[in-house]
Amino acid sequence: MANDASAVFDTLSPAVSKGSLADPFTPPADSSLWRKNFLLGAATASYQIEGAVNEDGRLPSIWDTFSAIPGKVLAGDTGAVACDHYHRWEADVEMLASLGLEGYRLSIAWPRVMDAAGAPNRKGIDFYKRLLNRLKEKGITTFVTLYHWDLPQHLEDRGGWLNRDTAYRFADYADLMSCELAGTVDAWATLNEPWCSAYLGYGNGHHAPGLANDRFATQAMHHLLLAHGLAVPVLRANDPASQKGIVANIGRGTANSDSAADQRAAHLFEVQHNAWILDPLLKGSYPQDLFELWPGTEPLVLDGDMETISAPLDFLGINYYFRTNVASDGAHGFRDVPLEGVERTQMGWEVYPDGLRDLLTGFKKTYHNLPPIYITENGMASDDEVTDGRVDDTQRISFLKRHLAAVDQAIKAGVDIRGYFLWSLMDNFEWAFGYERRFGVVHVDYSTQKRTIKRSAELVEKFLQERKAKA
Ligand code: IFM
Repeated sequence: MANDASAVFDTLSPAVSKGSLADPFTPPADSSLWRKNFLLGAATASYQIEGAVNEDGRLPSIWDTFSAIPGKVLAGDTGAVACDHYHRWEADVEMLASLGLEGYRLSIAWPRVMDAAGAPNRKGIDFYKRLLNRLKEKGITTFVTLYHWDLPQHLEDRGGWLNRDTAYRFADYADLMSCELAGTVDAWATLNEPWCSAYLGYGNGHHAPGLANDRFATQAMHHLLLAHGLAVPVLRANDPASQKGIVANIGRGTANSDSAADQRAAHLFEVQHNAWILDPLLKGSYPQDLFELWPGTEPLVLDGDMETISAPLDFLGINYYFRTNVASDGAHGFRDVPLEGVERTQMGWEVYPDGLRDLLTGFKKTYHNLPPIYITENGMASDDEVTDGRVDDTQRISFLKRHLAAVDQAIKAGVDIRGYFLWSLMDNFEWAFGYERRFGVVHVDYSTQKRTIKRSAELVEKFLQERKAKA
């Protein structure tokens, strides 16, 4: 199936799309990416790749429950097998290392490592020990996310992130993992994209657990951020040598017109997508504009919570994918106004690298205590197919090049950005979109589990080799 953006893409990048450039990826000589301490890696997440959902004592997660409900996930797909990484991890680490990738961002499945009473599940913990030890043997920098959306179902049965107690259970989990894995983790991220957990999970119901109420979303967000804040000192005590941070997805909102109402709508979009998370973390308060957008949804906040949430971070992980063009909805909110004739990905998301640069430089102005940044996810989905043993993912190559150029521009504008992780190492379970949307730089044939290195990964490898040779 042709990508409907291909016509636009041809006009934007004719040389690249026709394959006439010898190397359409390698950054220009003056790019900061040539700095050998700029970490270039790839990312994955437990539920999206591991499979083996019933093995070695793993308990059900909210995504096992949600994906089993007809209509919640495209084509009825679930993470039951996914990329079978639980059994194929050794070959996957070999593949990662053979591509020369310097960093690997993975997540731990909470339901795999603790039972319902909070006791360790040795077999699950040993899986991550083996994996992280092997990565360290290969000289790969390890970024470990504790929560990438697979909440144990037994905690959801007690209210999930609507229950304040879940934040304390998360701190117990962080305690266990940092005691067990200390020394093999270079950087801990507490949460991946709390916006998605809170808003998609509890606000509009597109993700597990599938609840839809704005008031639920703000309370879930508060408990997620509290969980983060409670976990950070635990991680610091148990594994002092590692970095501690959190990963936020950020969204660029642009106004459909110069009218004051549309400008305000774009501002509110960014409040809802960015300031909702970054203000509590970096300023110790929620943005009041959020409650203009969602009147009457202020979360219950106890004394001391905001201090806990805003404790200093060693790094901030940033995930960026696209921009949204918005107009006023005529009331107190915004509505999407999709632009025509722009390049889009298989997700329908607009390709807009400037948004990454503009948000990063904007954050530097807004947050005087902005920690060092890693781009912990960036990438795109395309309907890649293997032809004669090859996958020529031309649009992705151009996408990555342009987003890395945006990162370079932000660095040159003074933002402290220390690395970049491709999303994703391999095609995987794309949540509500199942296996149809392919984000990997490695193709996965789900009927055979065969991995095929895409052209994008080959070019990243080539660049990393050249950079190493120059060092
Ligand atoms: O696949 C997801 C990932 O789990 C979280 N960030 C966005 C990616 C693409 O949708």
